[in-house]
Amino acid sequence: MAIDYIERIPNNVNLSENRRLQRALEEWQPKFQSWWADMGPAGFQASDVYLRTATSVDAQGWATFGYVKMPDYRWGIFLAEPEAGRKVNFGDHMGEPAWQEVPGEYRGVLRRLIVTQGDTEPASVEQQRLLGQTCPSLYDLRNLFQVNVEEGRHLWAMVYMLDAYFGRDGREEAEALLQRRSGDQDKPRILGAFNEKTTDWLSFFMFTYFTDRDGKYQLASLAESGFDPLSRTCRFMLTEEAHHMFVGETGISRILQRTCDLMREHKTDEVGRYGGIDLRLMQKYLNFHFSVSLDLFGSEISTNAANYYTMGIKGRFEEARKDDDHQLKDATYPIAEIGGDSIRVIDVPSLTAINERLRDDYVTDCARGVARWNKLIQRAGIDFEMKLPHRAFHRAIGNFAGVHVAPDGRVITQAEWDREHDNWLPTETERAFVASLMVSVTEPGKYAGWIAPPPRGINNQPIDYPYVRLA
Ligand code: BYC
Repeated sequence: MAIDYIERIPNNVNLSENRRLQRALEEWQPKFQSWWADMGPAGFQASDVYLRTATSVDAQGWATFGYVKMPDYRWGIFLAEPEAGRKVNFGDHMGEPAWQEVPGEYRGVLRRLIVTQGDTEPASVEQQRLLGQTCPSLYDLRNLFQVNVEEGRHLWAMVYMLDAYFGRDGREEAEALLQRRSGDQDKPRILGAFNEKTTDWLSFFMFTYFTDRDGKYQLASLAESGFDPLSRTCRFMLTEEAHHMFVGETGISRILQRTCDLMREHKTDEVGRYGGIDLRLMQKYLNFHFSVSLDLFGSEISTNAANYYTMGIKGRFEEARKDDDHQLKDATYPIAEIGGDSIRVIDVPSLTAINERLRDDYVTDCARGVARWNKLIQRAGIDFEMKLPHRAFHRAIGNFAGVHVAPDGRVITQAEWDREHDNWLPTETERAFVASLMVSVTEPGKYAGWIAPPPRGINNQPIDYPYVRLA
């Protein structure tokens, strides 16, 4: 179905035929707008931004590009088309028709998952609020804003779920999503990584590469849900998510490119004094963002995850394509844990290892981009390899919380950790150095000195296109 833009709230769910829901969302809309004014990108609300807006939900050509002021962005409710005859594809209800309403006994669990997902969306906008002021180019500024408005739309997607299917407590949760604040002592966001600060563009690109990719895997698991409206909304969100990870991967590639160019030009691997970011420092940022994002998958052994699966609420990555019984009652899965002074792998019931399995899929995916970055470094003739640290490094959730593990996977003492951790994670001084490189560049076609220009522009526009017209 086409998206109805005549409506105050653009949608493809026939909102005008459900007065109760329409009223609930129209009451929430001004609160969202006021949150956006307070917590959305600071200083650019009156600028014209070359944004893409969803105009239909099919995979081909859903996007229209044009200049929009962010507060006028057409946030709305877009679900992927229903699949005729869709069934619950795993767990105890496998084979039953997919649910169009929330099964009463799973209401609390489903609401909680939707709230956790929904909470990350405004959190990331809050984390990135000040970045526009130090943009390396108009191209990058536009990409930041595209990511931000789409995270705003993802919040709409989860608020629709809450308002449409969870009555009064859903409405209360929808309000609370606008009240928590990233990093706030009293009202923090729910998940750890979303309370970290994103103070510079290197962190932003690492975040969109590693943390948005958690989003991809979580959304893909929820897209398998037997609760059909959740599945359909996540399927459409995934099409938007792809661009966010593109921004991360190409952002890091461009920084690496610039660093390699400076290294060759000045015949040194310390490019800081030439306004670049050393490869070793890039590796430290990678270590930080990868480890913090690994925590977002929850514990290796989780009865929560087992329950979501058995209930048919949250599946595995590409569940429907897997060739097994989709019940996992007798299967086992290998997980890592601390055994004495090293890390060992043990087999546990697959059902309890659902989080770890998703983390494995995620790690494999992360490694692909790292391999592409290494090709680029290699092509520049430089002998350096970026590496994903061991999954047990710098963890705060699960089997490796509370122990110290080096990036190479050695379990180490507190004393060694204290001695070495500045070699593995960015220090305050290094963060301050990266922050010092962040000066705003807003002339069309100009790029900051620490990052190479992109190979091509957005939507076939040239790289010197005025992607943002500053007010
Ligand atoms: N921080 O059984 P366990 C995105 C809690 S990103 C704090 O292992 P479970 C995006 C847990 O809640 C994707 N607490 O956990 C990206 C539980 O609490 P209770 C967001 C944590 O439930 C970029 C306890 O520890 N979507 O979209 O299996 C920009 C035991 O844990 C954390 C989702 O996350 C943590 N990291 O799994 C914008 C999907 N980890 O029950 C957007 C929805 C665990 O003891 N969420 N805990 O009170 C979920 O599926 C699950 O909540 C989790 C946790 C996978 C996150």
